[in-house]
Amino acid sequence: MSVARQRVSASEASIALAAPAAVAAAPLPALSIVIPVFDEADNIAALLEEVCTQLRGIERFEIVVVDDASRDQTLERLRALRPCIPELRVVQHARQCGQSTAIRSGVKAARGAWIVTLDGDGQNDPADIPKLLAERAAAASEVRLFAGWRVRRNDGLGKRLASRVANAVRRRLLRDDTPDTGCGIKLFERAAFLDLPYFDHMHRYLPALMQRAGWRTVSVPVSHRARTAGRSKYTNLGRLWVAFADLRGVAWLIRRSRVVRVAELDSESPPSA
Ligand SMILES: Nc1nc2c(ncn2[C@@H]2O[C@H](COP(=O)(O)OP(=O)(O)O)[C@@H](O)[C@H]2O)c(=O)[nH]1
Ligand SMILES: [Mg+2]
Repeated sequence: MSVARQRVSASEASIALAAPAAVAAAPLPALSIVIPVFDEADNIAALLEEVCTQLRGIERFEIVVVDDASRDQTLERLRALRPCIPELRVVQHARQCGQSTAIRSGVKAARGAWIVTLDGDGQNDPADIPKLLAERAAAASEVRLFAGWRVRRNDGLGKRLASRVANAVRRRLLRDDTPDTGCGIKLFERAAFLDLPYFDHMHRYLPALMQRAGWRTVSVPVSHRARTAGRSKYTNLGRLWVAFADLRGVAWLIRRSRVVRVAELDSESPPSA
């Protein structure tokens, strides 16, 4: 059975359970790194090490890896890594639900006010995380999403071409002014993300959805590496299949949105007549 067929429907997904007591009692991190993984046993250890190398000493962080019911040794590897990496938390889906749902489960479990997402296969370079943080430090407060932009994509010709066409069509239809929405590395505010409408594959539309909510988004050039182990979970045809429905859905959401600033009256001031 194909990976797509095995997925449960989006409405069934991601019912969060309470975090273990030790996690709830630990000091709050400033940043949560959320990594969705499905069958990435031979990639995950090196990636976690790179994240720690980049962030230890510069940021109080946690790493939330969401295992989407992998069928390989991913979960066993993560279990073995936990005693060596105190920042590591592992969240497990009871069954496979897809990348968007895994990201959402990780963001829900995360305790940092800001989130960095990374693909679990090592194609995103953790050395770009400090770059995204520097962009945030220099940006206006209305910018709540910093999206990685793979300027030189390190994938086969077929995937590069499909991605170029998909990005061009989406950009034209949604006018989200974002050259690359499929890049796995992103920095965003947790609360803003959790306010977005949820649907399977929503992770490809985050700039448009954030803009719909009234926030600004910025694209940041990042590096992109070749996959060195395991295999891609997506086919061009599979992506195309859902892309039309999703594009129409997101366009509808944008048409039907209303954005308004809401302010609460100061309790000190007398009510106006
Ligand atoms: N949780 C979860 N992660 C997935 C799924 N499919 C892909 N991923 C993860 O999403 C990231 C990108 O997937 P990948 O297959 O590398 O896509 P590609 O880079 O576009 O070929 C990797 O970390 C995968 O492990 C899925 O069904 N569930
Ligand atoms: Mg990949």
